[in-house]
Amino acid sequence: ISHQDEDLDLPHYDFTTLAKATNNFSFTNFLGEGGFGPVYKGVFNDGQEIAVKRLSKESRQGLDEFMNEVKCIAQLQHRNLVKLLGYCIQQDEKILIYEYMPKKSLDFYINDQKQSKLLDWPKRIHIINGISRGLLYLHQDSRLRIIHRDLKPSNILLDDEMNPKISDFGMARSFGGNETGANTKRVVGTYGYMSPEYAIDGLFSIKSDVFSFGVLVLEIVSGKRNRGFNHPGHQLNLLGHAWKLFKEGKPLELVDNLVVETCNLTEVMRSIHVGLLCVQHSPEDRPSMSTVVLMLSGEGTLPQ
Ligand code: ACK
Repeated sequence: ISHQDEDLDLPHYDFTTLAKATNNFSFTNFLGEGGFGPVYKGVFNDGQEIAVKRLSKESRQGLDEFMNEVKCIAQLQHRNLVKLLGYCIQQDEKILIYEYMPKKSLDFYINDQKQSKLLDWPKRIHIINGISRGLLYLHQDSRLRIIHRDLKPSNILLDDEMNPKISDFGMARSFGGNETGANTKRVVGTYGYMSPEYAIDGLFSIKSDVFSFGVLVLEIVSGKRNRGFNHPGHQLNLLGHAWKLFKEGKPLELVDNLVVETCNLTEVMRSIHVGLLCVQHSPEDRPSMSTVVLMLSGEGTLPQ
């Protein structure tokens, strides 16, 4: 049975069309494993490139849940969020079709020293600013009020001009009214990016996203990963290392030399400071994304 939802203003694609566009979901078109199933590159007949997320068969998500998610994502319109182009529900298939992002994800750029050099300082600041605006939109828009819950480098995709776009809303939750969070027994997300209250007590809120954003900022600034930072000579993870340098009054050592030579030091300091404020242990101490956006623009005041 083919499914088409009347209230949804989003094109429904036929499974055969998608199979053709992705070369029958072949290995050569495989982009990687996403939060809820494999992702393939596809090309429509008119040449439009797409990314196709096929929900794995074992996925516990039922039809209603999937449709709720599609309805939620279909409303998202922001230059820093990956655009959903359509969906497909046919037989047991549940598929999402997104705009294709040609410059890979941040994962590629902050995986090792060599590739992080591909991001000069203006690009880094552009990426940090873009992610902050996309996240502010998710948290603030009164129709949406969404907590992403899985912000990490592989979920930040880059378009041709290196504009960052947040992707993968498979774990996102919306919250209504004046609520800003909830509690869950099923903790989903990625260690290294999860806030302590979420990882330990299952308590998620807009402030747990702020924590993950802070980790991303420190990773982008340093060109290093939070996870896997424990190589010989570095006993601390990236966050511990960043705090230590900050307390010793030498935060700029966090940034690799090449970048420091070509950048505006005030901007670097500002980003490090914002990153550290966002990864504070207590959620109440972390700024909201509107404060973050102000601080990054140099308009907000930074607490001492
Ligand atoms: O890091 P990547 O190259 O970028 O590998 C992951 C993989 O699929 C699983 O998420 C890539 N990916 C996801 N969505 C898209 C998209 N819209 N355009 C291009 N690549 C994508 C992601």
